[in-house]
Amino acid sequence: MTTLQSTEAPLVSAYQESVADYWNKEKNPVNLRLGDVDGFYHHHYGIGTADWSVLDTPEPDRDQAVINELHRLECAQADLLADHLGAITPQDRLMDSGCGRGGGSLVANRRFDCQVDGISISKTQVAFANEQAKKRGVDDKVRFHLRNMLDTGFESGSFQAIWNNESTMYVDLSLLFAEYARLLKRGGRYVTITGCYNDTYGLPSRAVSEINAHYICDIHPRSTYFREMANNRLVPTCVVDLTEATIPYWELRAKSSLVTGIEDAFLTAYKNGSFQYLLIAADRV
Ligand code: GPP
Ligand code: MG
Repeated sequence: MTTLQSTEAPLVSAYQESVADYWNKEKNPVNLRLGDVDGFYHHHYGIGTADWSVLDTPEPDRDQAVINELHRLECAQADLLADHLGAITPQDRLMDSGCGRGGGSLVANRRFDCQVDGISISKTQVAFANEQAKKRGVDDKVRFHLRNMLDTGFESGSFQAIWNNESTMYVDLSLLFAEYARLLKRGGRYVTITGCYNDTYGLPSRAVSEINAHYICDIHPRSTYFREMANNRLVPTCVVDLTEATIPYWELRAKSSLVTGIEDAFLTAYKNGSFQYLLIAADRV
């Protein structure tokens, strides 16, 4: 059997090529203008209570005030994820799986002074993220690579923690968690923040299906996360339902100048009970 060399051929399917193509071209102001606030470019949503008074900011400052507030809520989400990575020392190595433009890796490095390897199948994201690490002068510790999260090519047992911040909906979880069981040290930590569909509702609602079509992804049911963790030596230590906490972000985003057209689908899916925004942290045993 031939082994795929991830570093040379990260894309394993036509589907992955279409996803890489989306992210290579993506330039949504909702991501770039928020990142411009302080240089932490995120590709996830926000949590926490919103300061609605920003909507009453007099022109010409209103737009920037709303952007600053949306960015604050996204940064709060990144901080919550970092809170669940466990006790990380500067000697530890972490992996940011589906790293986007690299904001989450830089957050973790700022907090723990550790080594972080971010991976993405988008060339433009990897190049952008490496540029940010260089600008901050942390490119000796934070590196971004064009690699496939299902077959990273990294050494077994080399990571103390791995996370996915809203990127698991692009892959089969049985393959993903098998790779993480291999990459994580025993006692290491896996954390994901994800949108999943609610098994109690049934199958994906129309709004969940709209989200899938918008991002070319395949949102998994909540049950699949726990089943595949159990199958792959990942034992949940903490589960937080962030659904209520993310609604203010979407309400504010829907009233901003940066709408992408997917805001109503998220609000409908969260409010009709078909969709949940979850943090799951698990120990590798
Ligand atoms: C992108 O964030 C996130 C996803 C593609 C995953 C879908 C997430 C779910 C919770 C289902 P982004 O910041 O790039 O998206 P946007 O451009 O809409 O802000
Ligand atoms: Mg965004």
